Order: sequence, then C-alpha cells, then structure tokens
Amino acid sequence: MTKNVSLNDWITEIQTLCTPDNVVIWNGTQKEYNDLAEDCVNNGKAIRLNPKKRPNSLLFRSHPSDVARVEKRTFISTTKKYDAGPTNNWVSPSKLKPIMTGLFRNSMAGRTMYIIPFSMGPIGHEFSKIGVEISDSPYVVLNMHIMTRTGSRILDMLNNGSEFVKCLHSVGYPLKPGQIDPAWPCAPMEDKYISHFPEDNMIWSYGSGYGGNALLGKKCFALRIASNQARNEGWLAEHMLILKLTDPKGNINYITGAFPSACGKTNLAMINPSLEGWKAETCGDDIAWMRVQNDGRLYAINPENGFFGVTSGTSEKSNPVALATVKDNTIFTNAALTDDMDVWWEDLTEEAPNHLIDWKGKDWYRGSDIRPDHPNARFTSPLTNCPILAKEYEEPVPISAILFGGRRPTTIPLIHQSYDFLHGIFIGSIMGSQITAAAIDANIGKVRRDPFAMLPFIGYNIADYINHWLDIYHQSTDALLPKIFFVNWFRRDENNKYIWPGFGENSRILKWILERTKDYANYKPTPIGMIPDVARLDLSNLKISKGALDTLFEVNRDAWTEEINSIDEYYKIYKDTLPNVLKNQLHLLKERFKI
Ligand code: GTP
Ligand code: SPV
Ligand code: MN
Repeated sequence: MTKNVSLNDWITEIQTLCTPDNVVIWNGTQKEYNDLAEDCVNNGKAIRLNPKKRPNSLLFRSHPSDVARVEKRTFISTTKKYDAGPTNNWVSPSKLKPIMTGLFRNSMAGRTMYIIPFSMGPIGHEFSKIGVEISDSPYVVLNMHIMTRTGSRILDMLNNGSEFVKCLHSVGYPLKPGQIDPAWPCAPMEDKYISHFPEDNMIWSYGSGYGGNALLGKKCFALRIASNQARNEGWLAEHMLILKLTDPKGNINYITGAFPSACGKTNLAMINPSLEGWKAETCGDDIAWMRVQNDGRLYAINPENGFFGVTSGTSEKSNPVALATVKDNTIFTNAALTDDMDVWWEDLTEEAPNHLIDWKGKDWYRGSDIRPDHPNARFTSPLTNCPILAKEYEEPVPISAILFGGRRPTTIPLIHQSYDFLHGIFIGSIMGSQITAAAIDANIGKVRRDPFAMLPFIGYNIADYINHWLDIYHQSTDALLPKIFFVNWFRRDENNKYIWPGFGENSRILKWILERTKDYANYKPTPIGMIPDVARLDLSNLKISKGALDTLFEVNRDAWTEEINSIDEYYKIYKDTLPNVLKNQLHLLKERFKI
C-alpha cells in the first residue's frame, strides 16, 4: 500500500465494494505500458498496427453504443440544486450515491483494478493538481498513461501527504467465473453515470469506457471539478487550445481559443500557417488553466500531457502536424484498419483504399454508402510527439487574445472583435454551434448555445460562472487582459460547401487578430463588434471570390434580428439570475442595431 492514509482507506473501501480479482498500482514505466498493451492485443481487446508503418501503436474498437461522451448521463451532484444550475443534470448526492454504490458493488468481479496516480499540469508545478483514478479498464490505463503525467513520481507526492481528487471508474461489466470478456465491455445507456461531486472533490464514472466519460483527468477533472476549484481559488479552467505565434519580425504572442467539441481546437493548435514567415507552435489543444499574475496579464497552461484528437478530416493537406504527431506510439480508437495493418479515416487520402475493415470489424469496400471509420474516431498521442510543440509547454504563458468560435453555417462572420472585455464575456455567453459527433446526441448538426464552449463542462451554476469571469476581469484591466475575438471557419454557401478554406489559411485571420491586439490594423465597426477592413486583410496568394468575401464578412440585419430574438429566448434559462453584465450588453447590442 501507499504511505497516504486517506488514499489507503479509499483503495480499501473501493476494493471491498467493487471486489476485483487483482489490484495493480500503476508506476508509469514504459515496460508496464508495453506489457499491458501486449495483454490487450493477446486478449483481443486491441490490434497491434504494422510496426514498420506505425511503431508501437494500437487500434481499439469500442462497442457501437459507446462511442462518445454521454451528456444526458453526465451529472453534477451537489447538495443544493441551485449549485448545478440550469445547464447541468442534477441529482442530490444523497440520492445518487446509493444508486451508484449499488452499481459499483462487485462491478469489478473477474477484473483487475488499476490505481493510477496522475498529475494534471507539470509535476510539482504550483498550478498543478493531483488525482488518483481507480479503473478496471486497461484501455483507460493506457490512455491515462499518455494523456496525463502518471506513476511513481506522483505516488511519491501522495506518500508525502499530497491532496488528490478521487476518480472512480468502472466499465460496469462484472464477469462471472469462466465468462468470456467482450473486446469492449460497457453497461447499457440507462446504467451509465458520469457523476461529479464537487463538494467532495470526487468523480464516479460507471458504464462507459470511452474518452471523456472514462479518462477522468480530462473533462471530468480538468474542467468540471477544476472549474469549481478555480472558482474558489480565483482562476479559470477552460475548454481552450493554447497556441504560440511568432511573426516574421520575431515577435512572440500566445493566444487561446475556445471552440466546442470537434470544432477546430486541435487543428488550430497545430496550424501550419500559409502566410510566409509566420511560425506556429503548440502549447495545448483542449484545456487551459488560466490565472491573472502579478503583472496583470492572464497566463495559461495546458494541464494535459497528450492529445485525444479527432482523426476525421485530418490529412497531409489539412493538418500535416497532426499526421506527424500520430506516426508512432499512438492509440487509435474506432478508425478503420487497412489491409497492411495501418489505420485509415475519412479524408486521410482523397480516395479510400479498395478494402478496409471498418470500425465495427466488418469488411468494407470502396463505394459503400456507409463510412468505414466512426465520425468521433480519435487518436491518443503524447504531447512530445508533436513536431511543433513549444519549448515552454510546461510553463504558464501570457495570453494576448482569446478566440471564441463555433460551427455556424449562417449569420456569424468569419471574424469579429469585441469592443472590450465585458462585451467579450457577452460574446462568449451567446456562443452557438452545431452539435457534433463528439457527444452521443440525436441532433447532430442542430445549432445550440454552447457558452464559452463550456456547456457540457461547467461544473457549477452558469450564472455564477459568468460572474466568475467578471471577478477575473476585476483582477486586472482591459488594457492588460487579452483582447476577445469570435471566429467562424464554418460558414457555408448555398450548395452547403464551406466558403472559407480554413486550416493553414486561418493564419490570415490570426495575423489581423495580433495586429488588433497592438491596435495598429484597420477595422470597421459594426453593431456586433469590429471586423477587418477587407481591403487591408492579408489575402496574398489566396484564390477567393469577391462574393465569398462579402458573405464571410456580412453582418445581416435580418439574420441578426433573428439571432437577437433567439438570445432573448435563450437567456430565459437564467430566470432571475441573469447577470447584469449580460443584460446590459444585450441592450447595447440592440441599441447598435436600433432594435
Ligand atoms: P475536441 O477534441 O472534440 O474538443 O475537438 P476540437 O475542437 O479539437 O476539433 P478538431 O480540431 O479536432 O476539429 C474537428 C473537425 O473539424 C475535424 O474534422 C477537422 O478536420 C475540422 N476542422 C478543423 N479546423 C477546420 C477549419 O478551419 N475548417 C474546416 N472546414 N474544418 C476544420
Ligand atoms: C470533447 O468532446 O471536447 C473532447 C473529447 O475533447 S472527450 O475527451 O471525449 O471529451
Ligand atoms: Mn475537447
């Protein structure tokens, strides 16, 4: 056992409750990783990819019902319903704990229980937090090994009495003696619970083995629990990428970007700028922990140690950096398998191979009308695989601009800037985006409000969350805080095609953004915010029609009247808790439109 009494007590309690066959403490060595990976291959849980093409890499195929986060089964369990707020599923701990204790009872029978000590953030950094995940899923262990800093170094800190977040996970599929384990065990939807107990700094996840449901350091800890810790301690835990940009003169700036799930964070974090002389480096692709420091500036650090990225759409043309990142030591989930034991996904190559094994393990032939990979298929790779990883990725970096964004086929221009920080908070609060395959949802493609790209991840009441952003604002001033922008790479034309080429070409917009943070680029005021003077935007060597540009930068009064009506309607979720800042900003927006 360990030298941490509360950890020992907890391990004993869970062992007694879940009755696993074995208990293993994860020390985090490469040998353990290799051995467990080999076990998974031998037990039919994983496929080893061709070592000549993809060294030390695995393909897992999930159960077809367990392919993404399950927002309907995700709960914030607080004593008072108010503390979960109108955007979260709430059940009181006194009701939820007995239900889940019943599910966890003997849930690990026939399985090994792994104790995974991990650090979110660099080991020992003053901003970092420790967690311990107990899980009966080898897939989770292998992924946590890549996604977090794990093992004996964290155990040492726990042995010295470090506090930790308790993260309990079971796939919810106990085995009877002699029963054969399926490749991807999980529980039926109605038994899945992804539960957060912020009052106890505790997470209980039952029934799913996939991604954010099961890798508890990620969304459950680094966003939902950490947002509670951040609120109490005066900082921010956000669903944001962190990007380092160096302009042709050698000036360095850092930006963050909050886009909803599967809306372009990883791709922007790995951008290959089309503009000559610009250099981009990755600090983080999904989560940023941010604090105002003594100089009044907002600093961000990535608490993760790996990428859990969407494969779909990733190609040599769209994202060569991601392709280099996944070249070895990578776990793929729900990609298709090629005849030479490598992976394939939609858009990897212009034409699909003739024959594949699809993500359900069935033969697939080119021309089939179903796709061979799952739209939420993912890669898990260490940060250090990324060829453009910034050398300061383990340091907090000062942020010049915050980008909000989403998938909006209409209405929202390619880029606009908020008039000031408070207007920026408003823009964050009204963010809308089409629902993607990153969560199991029947309404893929429907636009929903996703404030700050945090709708599924705010671990407390959204009104308090907005007020917390105000508190951060009051820790500094407009002049020192990042400038706030909204981008929309996803506007579509009448044929439903994206109008803007996106990816590396987004560097043109980043250039304008950085100029705006220094205040020397031209802009045009509009009722919704400041947009570029298109005549002065750097569109060198880009083929794009005048008509396309007109659409990309249009602020259409009718469309915005509809948008404002929809915001009015949406704000009703706050009832009498709508923060004044949002009321005032909505009023100002209406005034600027003379509505
Ligand atoms: P999560 O990991 O779920 O949080 O997603 P993410 O925000 O990191 O999104 P990601 O960068 O993985 O992109 C999701 C999808 O959007 C992929 O299929 C990308 O190819 C596509 N995408 C990303 N950036 C762009 C862009 O600039 N233009 C277009 N058209 N598609 C993009
Ligand atoms: C997201 O959905 O925002 C993700 C993937 O980053 S998951 O880890 O499954 O939450
Ligand atoms: Mn994400």
